Amino acid sequence: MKRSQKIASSAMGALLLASGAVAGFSNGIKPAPAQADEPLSPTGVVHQEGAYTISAELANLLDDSYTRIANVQGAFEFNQKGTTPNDELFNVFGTAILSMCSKPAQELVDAGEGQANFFVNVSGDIQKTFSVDVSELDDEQGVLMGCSCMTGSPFGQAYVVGVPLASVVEMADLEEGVNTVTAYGADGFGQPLPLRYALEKNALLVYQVNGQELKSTADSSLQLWMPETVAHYFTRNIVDISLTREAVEPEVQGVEPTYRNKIEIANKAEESTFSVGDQVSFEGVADDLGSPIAAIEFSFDDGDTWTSCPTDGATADKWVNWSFTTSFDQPGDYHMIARARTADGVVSPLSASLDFTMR
Ligand SMILES: Nc1nc2c(c(=O)[nH]1)N[C@H]1C(S)=C(S)[C@@H](COP(=O)(O)O)O[C@H]1N2
Ligand SMILES: [Mo]
Repeated sequence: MKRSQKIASSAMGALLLASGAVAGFSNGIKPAPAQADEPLSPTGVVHQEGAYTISAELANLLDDSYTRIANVQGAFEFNQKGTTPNDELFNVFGTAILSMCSKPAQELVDAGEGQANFFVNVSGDIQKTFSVDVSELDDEQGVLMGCSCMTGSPFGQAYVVGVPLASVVEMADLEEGVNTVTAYGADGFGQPLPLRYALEKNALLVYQVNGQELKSTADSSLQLWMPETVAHYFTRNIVDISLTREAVEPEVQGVEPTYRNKIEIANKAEESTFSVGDQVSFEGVADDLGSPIAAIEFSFDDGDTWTSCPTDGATADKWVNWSFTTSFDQPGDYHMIARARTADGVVSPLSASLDFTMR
């Protein structure tokens, strides 16, 4: 099978979706690396993100031996279900081989080692500092939530159980003008968020991920999960929740422009030869924080034409699981490109692609 130069020039690091990550589709899930876009001919989709110019141009990079088909029609389906296995999700237990967004974890510890400890101190500009076992509060919630890196490609989804941050805030006697909340980890890590924003989005103090109770060798195993917000804010091992009055409300950082509209193809490479006339299914996931995915788009002619499949009703707090089923009547080597389009009109700066053969 031929490999295009784009695949060879993959700019993506480790992708974390693996077999079984997408529920509801027949094929196992193996990520195909998405690739950086080489702006050889600046005639494609270009958008401006502040100081950045993002080009999603992909045409004319493929060699001539590929079979190109314009405007391929097929059956499209999507849902927003599915979870990423915990050992791939980020080092929620301090144990995964890969962390969600950064480098591989320094150390490997047996899964579930340590204590389940959900005590936090609540402090800052409040009348009286107090300590609470969050898992003892009685307004437990469970929710399926996406988690996406700010400066990298990985994204995942999990069913998390915890208590709204709001429950803890309500217990505090806030001084006048408190506008900021910071969840500090045992390691001192903490990212200030506007209190208003954290309450609006229903930030959760989480003690269970995909059915597994969180444990840690640090002081606490509680985690912050923030819907529609980058993983950067997902403090682990929360020991202190600080409610403060700041002169300026902190800004909420979003996904870097290059990593908007993340998309992955999940088809396995070893299942990439099909017979002419057969139904062929492609599947994968896409994610954007901030703007809902509005369509998944496919090209089988190196970006000259795109088949746009709307994802009506998709929300930004979860990923989009997609599948596209079609057939081809010419033998040859093919190259599919997939990208996601969001409601705000942006297409994936880093598209995903897949080579396959019809015979
Ligand atoms: N306590 C604590 N929580 C933390 C961090 C940290 O260094 N300490 N890193 C944050 C960052 S920057 C990210 S992207 C997510 C995922 O971190 P990981 O890439 O180390 O898995 O966890 C967040 N929570
Ligand atoms: Mo991060």
